[in-house]
Amino acid sequence: MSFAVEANCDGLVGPTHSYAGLSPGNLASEKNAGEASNPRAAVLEGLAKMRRLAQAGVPQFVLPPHERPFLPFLWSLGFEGSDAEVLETAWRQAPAFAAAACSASSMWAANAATVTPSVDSADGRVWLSPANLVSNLHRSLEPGQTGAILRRLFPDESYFAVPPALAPTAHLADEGAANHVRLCAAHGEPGVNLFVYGRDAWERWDGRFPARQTREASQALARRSGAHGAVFVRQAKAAIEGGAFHNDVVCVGTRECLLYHEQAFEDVAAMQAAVRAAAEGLFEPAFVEIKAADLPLADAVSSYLFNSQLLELPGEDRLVLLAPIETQENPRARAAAEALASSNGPIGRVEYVDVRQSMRNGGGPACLRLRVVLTPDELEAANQAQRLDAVLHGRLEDWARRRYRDRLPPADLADPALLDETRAALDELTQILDLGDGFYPFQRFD
Ligand code: SUG
Repeated sequence: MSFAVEANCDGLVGPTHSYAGLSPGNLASEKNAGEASNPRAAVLEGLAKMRRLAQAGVPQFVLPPHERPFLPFLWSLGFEGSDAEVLETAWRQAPAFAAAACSASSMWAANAATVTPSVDSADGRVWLSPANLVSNLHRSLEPGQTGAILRRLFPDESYFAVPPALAPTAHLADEGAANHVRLCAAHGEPGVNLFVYGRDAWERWDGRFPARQTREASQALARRSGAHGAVFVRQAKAAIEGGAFHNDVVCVGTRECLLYHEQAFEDVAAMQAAVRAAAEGLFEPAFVEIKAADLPLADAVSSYLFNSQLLELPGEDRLVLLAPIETQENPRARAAAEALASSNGPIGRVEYVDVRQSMRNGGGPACLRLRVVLTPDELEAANQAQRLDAVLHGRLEDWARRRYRDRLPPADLADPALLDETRAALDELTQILDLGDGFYPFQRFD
């Protein structure tokens, strides 16, 4: 039996974290639009979550934030002059584009890429396909820097493949690992790769909210990495209408266990049959369904119970559900979570984590991390300067306390001083994480 671990790569929250209301269909983002954020609290919450997992023995990596405000995007729209002039005119003439150029949305690393571990891929390499994120303007700016970031963390091409994102068209709309679940007997064993899509490429979509993943995008991702045991399942339209803008708002899985809401899939029986067929001879899937009668979809979405991290931790014989504190605060969600742990099922206990700043933009614990199954050699081939331990955690905490604002109303995104502050912060981070010279675009233009 081959051995592998599931590492977590979390997106470090950037200094422009804000509530600009940029994501229609993401109810938290819509509700909190216009509020002042606290970028410093946000990055510290994320770091505390990373430290918790590192202490529990899970390999934990840090993904640097993207460069924001992203002036190359504003230049491409014809804004010219000094950096301050570009920002000023963009905010005056095209505020929606300016806001997109400032978004810290790369923190939600579950949307960075879709991962196929080496045991499942056709060429024996780990495949990390950056998502094109075309459904939202601000997120469509991410794939270029995401590719560079993943190549820096996983530089050795004999182990890792980081292809370009799928073509940036609505037909191939792709939101990465948020719409993909891998099940297996053990991380190092061949798995079942469950791809969940919201619509077909040529379908006339008449939903109130966008369906952000097409079947054709999921199929292309599976085809190019050669993902073993690929299964394609349609997300319920009712789930999207209810605010599940990604499948990971209503479903999470690891090892043999798939935990999901009754209303997550268009056809639950077909999903189960397809997963069972793909798992045949490998493992017996454990389906754990939470009924709408126990937890209405609206509570599932507001509490983000399913956006928990489902973890296999060293020394524990059952899985641990790392849920957002909002789950604990919602009586029905808390009861549902605790019922899971007190049954004889695959989940042994629930733990809660405070990532409120991210949650207010619709990003729970599972959104903040990209899972990458790695063999010991692959783990060693990753950039070790990005691996979180107590020392790196301390350095990053100190950096964040010095470099981040503790209050940022969306209007302050237009402040030219913020551009200088973020560049100084990212310059220092480049050293801390050993990202190399000229890693960020602004470092190459100076
Ligand atoms: O794409 N929010 C993100 C949240 C992503 C959560 N990810 C997962 N479920 N995996 C989104 O909707 C809001 C930004 C703003 O409104 O300023 C935002 O982009």
